[in-house]
Amino acid sequence: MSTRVVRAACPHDCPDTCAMLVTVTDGVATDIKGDPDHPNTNGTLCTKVSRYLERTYHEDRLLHPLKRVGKKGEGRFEQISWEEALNLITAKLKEIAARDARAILPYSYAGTMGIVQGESMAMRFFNKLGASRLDRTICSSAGGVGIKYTLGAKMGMDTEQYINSKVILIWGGNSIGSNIHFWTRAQEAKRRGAILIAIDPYRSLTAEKCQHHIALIPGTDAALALGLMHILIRDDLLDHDYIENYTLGFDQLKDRVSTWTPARVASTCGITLEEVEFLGKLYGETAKQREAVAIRVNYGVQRAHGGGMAVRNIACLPALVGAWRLAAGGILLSSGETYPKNEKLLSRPDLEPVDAARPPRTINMSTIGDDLLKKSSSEFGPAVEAVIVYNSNPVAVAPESSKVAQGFARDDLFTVVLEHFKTDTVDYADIVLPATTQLEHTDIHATYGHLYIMANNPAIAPLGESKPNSEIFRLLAGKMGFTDPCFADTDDDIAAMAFDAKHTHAIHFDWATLKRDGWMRLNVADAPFATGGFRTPSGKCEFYSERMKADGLDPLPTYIPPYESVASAPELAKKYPLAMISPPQRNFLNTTFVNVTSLRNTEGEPHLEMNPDDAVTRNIKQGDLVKIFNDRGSMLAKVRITNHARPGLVVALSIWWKKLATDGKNANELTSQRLTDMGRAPTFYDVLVQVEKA
Ligand SMILES: Nc1nc2c(c(=O)[nH]1)N[C@H]1C(S)=C(S)[C@@H](COP(=O)(O)OP(=O)(O)OC[C@H]3O[C@@H](n4cnc5c(=O)[nH]c(N)nc54)[C@H](O)[C@@H]3O)O[C@H]1N2
Ligand SMILES: Nc1nc2c(c(=O)[nH]1)N[C@H]1C(S)=C(S)[C@@H](COP(=O)(O)OP(=O)(O)OC[C@H]3O[C@@H](n4cnc5c(=O)[nH]c(N)nc54)[C@H](O)[C@@H]3O)O[C@H]1N2
Ligand SMILES: [Mo]
Repeated sequence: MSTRVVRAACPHDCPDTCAMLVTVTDGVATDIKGDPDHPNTNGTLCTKVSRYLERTYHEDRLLHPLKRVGKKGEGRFEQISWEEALNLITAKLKEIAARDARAILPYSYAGTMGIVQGESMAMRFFNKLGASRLDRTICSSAGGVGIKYTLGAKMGMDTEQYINSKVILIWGGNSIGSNIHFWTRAQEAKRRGAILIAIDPYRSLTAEKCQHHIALIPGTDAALALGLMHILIRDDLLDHDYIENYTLGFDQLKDRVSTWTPARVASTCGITLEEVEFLGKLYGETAKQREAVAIRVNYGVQRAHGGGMAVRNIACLPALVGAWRLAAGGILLSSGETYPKNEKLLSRPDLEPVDAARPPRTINMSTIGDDLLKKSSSEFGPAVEAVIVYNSNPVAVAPESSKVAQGFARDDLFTVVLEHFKTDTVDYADIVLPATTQLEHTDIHATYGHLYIMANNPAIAPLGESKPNSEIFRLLAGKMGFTDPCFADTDDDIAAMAFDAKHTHAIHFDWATLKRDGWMRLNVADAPFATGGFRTPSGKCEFYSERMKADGLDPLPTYIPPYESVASAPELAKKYPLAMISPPQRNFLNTTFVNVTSLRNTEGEPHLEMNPDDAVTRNIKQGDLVKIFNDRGSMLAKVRITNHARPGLVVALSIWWKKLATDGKNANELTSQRLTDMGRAPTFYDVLVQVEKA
């Protein structure tokens, strides 16, 4: 018997990107645990990923290439060989490319966050082909753009520093569910005397455990931030020296926020005047005493019309009070751009053919519902004839799902899906290719929630005939006749070129060492903006942004109301008076893990949380099956009557596989394809609905 322990990294779309230790006995993975030596992981994995072996060895794993035999959406397939699958795919792609390669669309997101299995070989393939570009907006682009206008880059506080913060605003994030290793730090800070405040319309698991919870109306965070700035300026809770030296546009900001009185803010946000005053004073007065005030802003604030502006406004707060001077003060949205990734070397945009008659065409993944249904036209370009899906499950995750499914059901669309399981999207595929999981391939990871580069070594051989994404695109490139040397790069070659070892942040980066050690900390200062150094054009924190003006936006912080809310759409609200949000379920990772029985059993079936006031007027009782609907669609769920949903709000924790849900539908039947103010992102939590007993 031979037993070894392999250093791996969790591949999932989560800020924590844990270091994992996988025990392998005679070629079989028998145990998985968090690396006790990795500072962020600290020896623990979340509930989901501790079931990664159950997922990997699941009896439903796709182990062979498949070809569709039934109708689209039915999910009936027959097994074929790799040779046949690759030949069918490349014959079709060649035929389309001979007319216009832009009719071919890649569709991918963060099923794995790995650079090798995500952003390298596949990107090279589609660039070389001249396929449509995909605008990858489905998650973080609204806030990403918002924070860049203010701070210059997606970077900020080091998660490890929050243990020393005295006030922590957990703003639009459910850390216990989706960022558990940050929550551990926040808990430590609480033990050391910190005050934690959750700002969230919903009393999430996290909000329940914070000392204070401010339950505002969804999509109104930008107004709350304006009110806090108003109080800081009104009460002179400012760091004048920091403002003078490291910020831009304070006088214009002062003027702008003067009209955002706490009373106006309270009524906009649906909270009390006392809550606004309390929060402003707590934040400002704590900072004035030279104690660290910290913000962990997350994705909940970005999924409404003004989501970009909300993040932009919130990111102004630390500079006003000089919070950045201390390592335990400031804000973190994402640490993603702290990593000096060699993007161009990895994805090779230079391979894209230059053809004046066919300029590059970009399709937004968040409007795939509309775009798959579009005919060829001069504005749109060629109709989409082929979609290659990998690392994503669009039929379940993209907004306005009925249209997405209608698009994928087109008989004249050729769909290839690379997957681990027969997801809702696989059901529409013409060809299905079995992909390896993280235990079966090599990868290297940047993260968006801490400051380590992570290595993933393969622990076991690929199951069945499955292959890594990188290998699948390498083989497809070969069959297409692409001879550029980069298509011969091995996974180790790609990992070795992932980061710029000349950049000060990754100065010690070396793949061989990283593979051995599992992780490596970036070389960054504890307090990144203690003395300015913002990556904006002015090098300052920009309260006033010339770039926003150039982009057609208000250059100063402002409030953009939701598309759909009682206040901003009163006519619509007569029919559909309830705001619906569908944030992640703790035991699922987007739609990943929904098919892992032990995890799905903890939820059982889709639920809808509803306030007692809203239930009583609808004669809805605890446990009733209810229909949630609007003009876009409907779904069924079992009701949980609870004060965790504020009046006027319903919460459908997500994202269910449609085919495992009560009526074959999930929350995205109700969401819209309207986009945010910045970053062309979806507005998943900007939705009005009505609910009735089913
Ligand atoms: N267990 C688990 N972990 C995950 C994921 C998962 O699906 N499951 N998904 C991963 C991914 S892809 C992402 S992007 C991150 C998301 O990371 P987070 O944003 O931290 O995670 P959520 O749990 O979505 O928290 C969002 C919270 O915002 C609240 N919210 C909704 N609308 C608003 C609003 O308008 N304003 C404010 N202030 N709050 C609002 C919701 O009620 C919810 O509690 O998590 C990652 N981690
Ligand atoms: N209503 C509503 N909708 C939402 C959200 C919400 O909060 N509410 N959240 C949104 C957010 S934040 C995000 S990020 C998106 C997420 O949307 P997606 O990125 O599509 O995430 P998943 O649903 O987890 O699907 C990822 C798929 O990739 C597959 N996969 C994993 N690893 C590999 C691999 O190595 N190779 C291949 N070929 N496949 C692999 C998994 O099996 C899984 O089926 O959903 C969005 N949709
Ligand atoms: Mo996400």
